[in-house]
Amino acid sequence: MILYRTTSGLVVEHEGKVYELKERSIDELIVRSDLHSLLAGTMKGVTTTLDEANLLAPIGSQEVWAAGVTYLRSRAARMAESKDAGGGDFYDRVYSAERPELFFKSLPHKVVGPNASVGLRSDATWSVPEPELVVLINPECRIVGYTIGNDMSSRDIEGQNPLYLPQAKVYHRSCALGPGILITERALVPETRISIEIVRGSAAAFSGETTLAQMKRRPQELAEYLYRDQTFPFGCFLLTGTGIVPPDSFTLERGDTVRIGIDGIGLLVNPVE
Ligand code: DO4
Ligand code: MG
Repeated sequence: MILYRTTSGLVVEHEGKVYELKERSIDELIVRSDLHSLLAGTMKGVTTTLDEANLLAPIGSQEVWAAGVTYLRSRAARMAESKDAGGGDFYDRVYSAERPELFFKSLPHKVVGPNASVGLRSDATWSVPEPELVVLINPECRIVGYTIGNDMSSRDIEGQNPLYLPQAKVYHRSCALGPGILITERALVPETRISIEIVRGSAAAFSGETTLAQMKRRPQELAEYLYRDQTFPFGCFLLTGTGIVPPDSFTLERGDTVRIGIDGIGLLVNPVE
């Protein structure tokens, strides 16, 4: 079942039908240890329709964090972009270290939802989307759902110096989530595909795909590191890293559209502004 946040409230979609929820916010749901059965129970209730134009980012008061260098492809890209700054070794070491790279990505009110624009930094010359599986973790550190994320990044800024990472990653409209949250008690299968298409004009300027089998770390392992000596009273969203990086010659342009799909979850579409 997929949970959506819309301009008129929360709804759940299951097997082609859409049901209204009486709970008003994701905060009310995420604190429930019986979340799955609570949502399953709504399926006896009032049905409605889902209008794509009314979708909002599926978030309440949750912080948004991100993991990095969790795929070999990301390790290679980071090492290449930072080699002149002597940063290559750091990325190699974090890929194989026990402790993962985790960084703060966004406050909830800055998250961009489906069909809203993602942004480019005005002082960046090399910008890319990062299509990522996102886990929704409850306050007890249990993964209760999955959504799609775009960890928009300024590769030239990060490449100049790894200490510039927050500037490369956290800026106006740099984080998109949605369209909905797959609520499930089961882990996603390794064959789950993540794909991206970047449309420029009427053609694809870049497309690529990977699967969760390529991810070096398990989402639960990332969640446990994130929750060490931290409290998240309303849970947390965690982007789990990118396994797809466009060629070095590619940079996003205003007017492009980013389309990210994950099997079983949906398609997150955002124009670039
Ligand atoms: O180390 C920098 C960030 C990498 C990242 O965001 C990713 O691998 O997805
Ligand atoms: Mg990333």
